[in-house]
Amino acid sequence: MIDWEEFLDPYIQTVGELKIKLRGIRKQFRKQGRHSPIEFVTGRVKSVESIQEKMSRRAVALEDIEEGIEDIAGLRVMVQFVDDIDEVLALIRQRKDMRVLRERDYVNHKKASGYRSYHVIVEYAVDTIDGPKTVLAEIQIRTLAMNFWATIEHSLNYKYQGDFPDDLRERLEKTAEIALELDEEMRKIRDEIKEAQLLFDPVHKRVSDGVGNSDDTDEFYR
Ligand code: 0O2
Ligand code: 0O2
Repeated sequence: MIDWEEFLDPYIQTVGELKIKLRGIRKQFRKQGRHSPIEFVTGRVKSVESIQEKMSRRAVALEDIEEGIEDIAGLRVMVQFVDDIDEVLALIRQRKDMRVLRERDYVNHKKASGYRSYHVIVEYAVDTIDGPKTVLAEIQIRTLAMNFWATIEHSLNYKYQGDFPDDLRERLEKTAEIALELDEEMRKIRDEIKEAQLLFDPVHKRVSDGVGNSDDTDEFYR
């Protein structure tokens, strides 16, 4: 038997800490008036039901769960441009508070479904009242277009359990191509967009106007 609540505690802590740290990177870029490679960050701890489903699908024994299920703690970093993914990767690889164990590049090697995203498995230590505890976390890095597609495909997948009718499968393939095209087109006008965004960024503007403001008060523009 496993006490799931106790087992998941360090993962909950990990997701909370990594969300704050990754969002902190965005804040630092904006305060310096630079384009942030991070647009927004979300995170979740996998549900017990979903962990159990994956354990049985992958034939992972209870004693191997910590190494066998790598995405119990999951973070998602959304970026505007494909090139931002490399920048986020460089920032993650250089950090002293986490260690990259594995990388899966579904950006240059999309999955058969059409899914694109860059996955990094990191080792992260949380401090607990019983001492440090090291857990694995999966960080998915993707553009807004990749995220749009994946979110929609994920809901449809939930409904059809991967067994899509042919016409829907074809449409999903087509929309994956369109998302790829969108990323390509955005790349071409990237410099123009970045310049425009920095012009109206309220945090940067106020700081440079000498008024100053805490990023936290600027909810709308996060
Ligand atoms: P707000 O005010 O909605 O922006 P938390 O850790 O409590 O901050 P929570 O509830 O755990 O966040 O949610 P999760 O799933 O980690 O992250 C969801 C956050 O992503 C929400 O922010 C959403 O606003 C933000 N988000 C989702 N889609 C987009 C998007 O397209 N663009 C931007 N910029 N943000 C998005 P918060 O923190 O709940 O606050
Ligand atoms: P969640 O919490 O619902 O997102 P596996 O889970 O066995 O397929 P593996 O090798 O463990 O895959 O890890 P992989 O493929 O690196 O990452 C799995 C996660 O990537 C999934 O988590 C999804 O979040 C995302 N993902 C992978 N392939 C697809 C896809 O075709 N479509 C969409 N929408 N997302 C995908 P989970 O397990 O679904 O959990």
